[in-house]
Amino acid sequence: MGEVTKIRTACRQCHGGCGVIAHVKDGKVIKVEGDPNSPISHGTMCSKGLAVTQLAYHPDRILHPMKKTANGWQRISWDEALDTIKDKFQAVIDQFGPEHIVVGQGTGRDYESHLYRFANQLGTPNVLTAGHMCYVSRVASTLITVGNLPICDYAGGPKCIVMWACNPQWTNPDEYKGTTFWKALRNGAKLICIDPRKGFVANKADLWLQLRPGTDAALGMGFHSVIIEEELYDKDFVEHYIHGWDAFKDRVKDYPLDKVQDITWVDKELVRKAARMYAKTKPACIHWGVPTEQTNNCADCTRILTGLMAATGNLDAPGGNVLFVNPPTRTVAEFSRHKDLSPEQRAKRLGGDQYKLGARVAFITPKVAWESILTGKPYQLKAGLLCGTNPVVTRANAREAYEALKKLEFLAVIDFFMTPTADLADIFLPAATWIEQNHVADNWKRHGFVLARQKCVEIGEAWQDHKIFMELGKRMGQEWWDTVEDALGYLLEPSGLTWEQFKEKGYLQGEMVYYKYKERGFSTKTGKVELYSDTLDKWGFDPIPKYTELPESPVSTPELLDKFPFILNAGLRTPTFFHSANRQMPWLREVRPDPIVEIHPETAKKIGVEAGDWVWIESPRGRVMERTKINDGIHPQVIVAEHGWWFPEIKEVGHGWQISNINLLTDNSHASMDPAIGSTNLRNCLCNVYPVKEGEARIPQWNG
Ligand SMILES: Nc1nc2c(c(=O)[nH]1)N[C@H]1C(S)=C(S)[C@@H](COP(=O)(O)OP(=O)(O)OC[C@H]3O[C@@H](n4cnc5c(=O)[nH]c(N)nc54)[C@H](O)[C@@H]3O)O[C@H]1N2
Ligand SMILES: Nc1nc2c(c(=O)[nH]1)N[C@H]1C(S)=C(S)[C@@H](COP(=O)(O)OP(=O)(O)OC[C@H]3O[C@@H](n4cnc5c(=O)[nH]c(N)nc54)[C@H](O)[C@@H]3O)O[C@H]1N2
Ligand code: SF4
Ligand SMILES: [Mo]
Repeated sequence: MGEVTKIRTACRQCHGGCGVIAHVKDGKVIKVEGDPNSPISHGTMCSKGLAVTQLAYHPDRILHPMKKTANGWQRISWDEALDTIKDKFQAVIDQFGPEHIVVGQGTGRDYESHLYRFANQLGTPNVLTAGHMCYVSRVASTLITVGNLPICDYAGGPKCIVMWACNPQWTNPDEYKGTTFWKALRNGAKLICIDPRKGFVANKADLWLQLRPGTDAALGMGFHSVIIEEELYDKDFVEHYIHGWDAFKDRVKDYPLDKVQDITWVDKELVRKAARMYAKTKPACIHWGVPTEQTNNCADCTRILTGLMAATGNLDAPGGNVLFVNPPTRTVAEFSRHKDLSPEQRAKRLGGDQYKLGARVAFITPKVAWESILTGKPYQLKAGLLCGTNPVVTRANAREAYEALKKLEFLAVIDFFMTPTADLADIFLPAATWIEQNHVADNWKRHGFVLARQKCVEIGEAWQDHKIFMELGKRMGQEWWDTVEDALGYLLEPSGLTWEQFKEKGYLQGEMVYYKYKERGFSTKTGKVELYSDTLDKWGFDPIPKYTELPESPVSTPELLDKFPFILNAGLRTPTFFHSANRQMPWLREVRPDPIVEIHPETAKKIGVEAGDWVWIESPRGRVMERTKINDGIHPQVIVAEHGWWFPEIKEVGHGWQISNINLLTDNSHASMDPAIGSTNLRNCLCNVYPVKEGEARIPQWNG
């Protein structure tokens, strides 16, 4: 029996970041534990990361490339798999042009640098990510407003935290870990929670604003309204560093508190109290979450909240919302070779002349991809490569996503498991998990760190995603390095460290400088915070942010209320799952065996259901079923449902993707999207909810 070797690495079972010590014995990771020396997680880990051995060594995991044949999936070699993709892509390029190939990924997974470099060298502008409604949309909107994404400076000791649509104890998203927030709170910070659901944060908060889902932009304008009326803004900052303050002030006049109360359902005196607390307590930070982006108000809401950080003088101030300084490594943008994509190819980006802010950060919104495949307009995508994404479950209007991917002539998918999306592929490539890869991790984030993720083991024939893009790219005549580690050396070059040296060090942190704008202004056209955006104006959008009513809501479509009297808030995360992932891991599934919808006790009584009952949730686009949990911390007219559900234990093709997939209910019509970004409305629509009758449907059952 071998000795246990301990390897220091970095988790990436969610957006990543936690420091890990992996215990390796006889070539196998037998357990992982938190690294107490991690500057980010300080020894903590969550249930998902701790369960990595159940992911990596899962019996259903696919550990070799496969091709689909008339007789089902058949094992093939890497050479055959990559040559097949190369030949197909080359044929599409020769016959139609590279823009007819779509390259896609899901949420941030640390390989966007390689994916974009591959797509750019291929010559396709059609990169499909989750960025249209998650994180990158916040980045795009803040880039044109303040030049970078402002992040809470928890280390700087905020005295007031506004938790605006985020639940970091469960989600640890992007730059944030729940532990960091928790520490700041325990140091005595005041807490304002803006959330339609009473969860952990709302329970701890000094003030909880239970708004109508999706009305954040209006509430933000309510905050501005109080701050302007009571002159609580930072006069010096406003005078010297905001472009368009007067025009913005005029716009805020459209949002008197009575109107804000009508739109948001939040008592106007509570809005006033919260705005005062935020503006008067210094320093204060706004910790924002993804629901602010998943509506037609995406860009405007981001700009309104950024405006709050600016107007109160909390921008780039210690303990406020800061623009962290990256460590001296190459950024994702630098690595990606965006310049390789010629202006002619860029001009062909699907939806690029409509969703111009999205195009600016080089993604397409899924809607235009599905339309292209299904209608051939403006031209037809012919082939695709999807890495680490399950759009059949995770994108709005899942049925359209399914029909489109089914129709696509050729699809290659990179994943760990056969999923409802992988079922539609022609070639399956097996990806390595985070314990099987070397990477300069977290380099896409804006928290000022990069971390060493070290390969602990190799499993089967799986390759890390980075290597897959490199090897496929090389076959297609692209410029790459010989090895993954050589490419990491290039990423690290400005720091003067080799990969081996960096691995020893464990992490790098950029040196923080506050108030950078005082020396060099903001990285915008005017050098100021642009609450009036000439860029948006030039593109034909409203240059000043505002609230636009949700396209399907009690206000905009009252005629639907007879049939669909409730608001569906879709996308409740759980601590154990990551979107559509982890349902096959026993440690995690045991905690949460079924898809859950939360219903207010009064509503449950009205519709005749009790805790544990299966209910139909129906929107104008379809119906699915989930299991009732009673929650009196939500509004009686709102139901809150989990997303991401399919059933890996159902072995037939499709794995029950239609049973509880909430995105069969969400809308992706152009009218429902953010006009500048193309953000889809994944969170809110109208619905009905009623009991599933006995014998009416097949009820999924998890048996371990
Ligand atoms: N209704 C509703 N829908 C939502 C949301 C919501 O709030 N409401 N949230 C949305 C958000 S914010 C996002 S970002 C998207 C996420 O959407 P996706 O990224 O598409 O969803 P996931 O289920 O996380 O990932 C899909 C696949 O990636 C695989 N995978 C995981 N890690 C790796 C890896 O390292 N390499 C490879 N090759 N594969 C990997 C998993 O096995 C899984 O099958 O979902 C969105 N969907
Ligand atoms: N365990 C786990 N962790 C995850 C994920 C996961 O699937 N599982 N997904 C990852 C991804 S890709 C992302 S983007 C992040 C997202 O992480 P967060 O930004 O934390 O997003 P959510 O948990 O979806 O929602 C946060 C809070 O917003 C509330 N909320 C819902 N709708 C609204 C609204 O309209 N307005 C306001 N103000 N609040 C609202 C919810 O009730 C919830 O308490 O999490 C990441 N981390
Ligand atoms: S929070 Fe994310 S990075 Fe940390 S242990 Fe959990 S899955 Fe891993
Ligand atoms: Mo996300």
